[in-house]
Amino acid sequence: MKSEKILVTSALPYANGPLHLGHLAGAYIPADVYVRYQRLKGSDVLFVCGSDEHGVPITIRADREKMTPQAVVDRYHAAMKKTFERLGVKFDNYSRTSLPLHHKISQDIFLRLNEKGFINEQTVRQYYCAACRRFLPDRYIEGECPHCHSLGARGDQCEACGRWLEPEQLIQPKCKICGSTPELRDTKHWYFRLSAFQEQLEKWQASRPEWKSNVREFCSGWFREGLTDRPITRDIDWGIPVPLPDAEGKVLYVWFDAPIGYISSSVEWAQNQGTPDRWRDYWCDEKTRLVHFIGKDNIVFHAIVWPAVLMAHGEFIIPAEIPANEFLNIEGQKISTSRNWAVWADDYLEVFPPDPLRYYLQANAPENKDADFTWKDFQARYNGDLADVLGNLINRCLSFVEKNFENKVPPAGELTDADREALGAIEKAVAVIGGALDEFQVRRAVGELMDLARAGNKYFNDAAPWAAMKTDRSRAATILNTTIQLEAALSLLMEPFLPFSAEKLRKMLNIPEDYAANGWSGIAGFRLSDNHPLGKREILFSKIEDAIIEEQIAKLGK
Ligand code: B3M
Ligand code: ZN
Repeated sequence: MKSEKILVTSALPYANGPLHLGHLAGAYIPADVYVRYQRLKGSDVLFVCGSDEHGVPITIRADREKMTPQAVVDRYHAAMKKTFERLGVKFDNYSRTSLPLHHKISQDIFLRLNEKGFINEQTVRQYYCAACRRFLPDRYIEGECPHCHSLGARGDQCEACGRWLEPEQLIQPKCKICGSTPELRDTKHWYFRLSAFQEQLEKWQASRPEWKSNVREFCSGWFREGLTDRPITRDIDWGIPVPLPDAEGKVLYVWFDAPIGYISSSVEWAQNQGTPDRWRDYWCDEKTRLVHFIGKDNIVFHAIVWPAVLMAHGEFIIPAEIPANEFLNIEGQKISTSRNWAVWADDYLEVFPPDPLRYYLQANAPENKDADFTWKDFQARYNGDLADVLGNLINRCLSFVEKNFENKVPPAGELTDADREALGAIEKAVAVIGGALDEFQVRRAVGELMDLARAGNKYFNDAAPWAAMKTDRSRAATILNTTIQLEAALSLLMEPFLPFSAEKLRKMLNIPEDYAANGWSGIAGFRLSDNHPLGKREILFSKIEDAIIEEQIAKLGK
């Protein structure tokens, strides 16, 4: 089998605050599962991400905390990188967009588009605060919403009614920094000629009928309205300078440079490997499949604007798949960081290991509609699935073997139909889980994994090796052998979903390091030989008590 080349990206999180569960559920955990699976399969994968360090969200945070934007991004970049590592989200490279390397690449791409005639200059009228002596980005203007008339609507959106706004629509606009009334003034900006790409984009999307309906529907809405040229520069002092002589004080719009971060992260990866050109093997090879994992709020940028930029540029591949996830709510309400209605990843990790959260966000992934995280449900799923089913199966079988068979794999005698059926379930699980993951259906895949564990439990109960032990030791040995083969398969199939527990289980079963030598499909035939010595038994998942859950619930909204 020739291995497939896949370039996987997760949306670059803004370095303006720590990571919460909403981030993880959308663009990071599903991507990590997918990548780990592809690696087991033997695909040639490059998985990149990095911090998005420009844009107004950063400067607002800096103003509020009386820090420089650089200090803000330094802090959160380091924090997020660490959080991803602790969660087992294993990027090949986690970069950041304030790097000179990224500035240079972004400016080069801007210049190339400009030379090719895909960038226009336009003069527009924009709010200017005379007191602050600056043009105000949309989010720096507040006023009354023209639709629902609530106060404090932002120049880009009213949080109360959810509608998107233009700053000129606000009633009684005010500068968010100093409170004075801004005035409209002329300013020059550079526009990307998105309108020139409508036909090409529509053709391209028509050729991808397998895309998720959220992405397809979103795009057809945009196509129906007709694509218009988009400003790609801003009047702020934090960002990448526009590389033209008459562009003083102008920077590239954050959504222009952020996706370029996927390229610069790949370049940085190649440099760190000592093979500075290797990024081209991915970005400049038609055979590479480019896969962008994102949340639904980023669809327009990844499915329309960014592909058009890539088409305009002409040297790089365009996305093949854009698995966009819906949102995660917390206890029935939308996540709001300002109200602290969020579960912060680092807070979670203070109390629990990473795998239970990974599991919950997979089993309850917001794939086709918004999902809800509740602490009680988290506890119930963990205790019911991981502790009672998976953990229990492993513990019962291995403690029995430890006691009665010197902690070695008992030799298998002749197989009964039930034994064969149990082993057959492995083969089926390998195929079905793989198929689901190939289609980005993490939720279904992890469900199948648990079903295999359930089948194992049922087999073990029905076969009752403890009873066989009293009359027919070799029959008991066969049952235990079969169960251990199932557990070995589970330890390999778990790797994309629950990497920490999978590793622990592989150690308990003393599975050699080259376990993936035969690829994902090879797992179906993976067997531990008779008398294979097992490792030290440990508890894989211990139950979560009510009191701990109550403590977590109490933190919400505080
Ligand atoms: N930072 C927006 C977000 O975090 C943005 C994604 C960039 S991906 C190129 O939702
Ligand atoms: Zn002002």
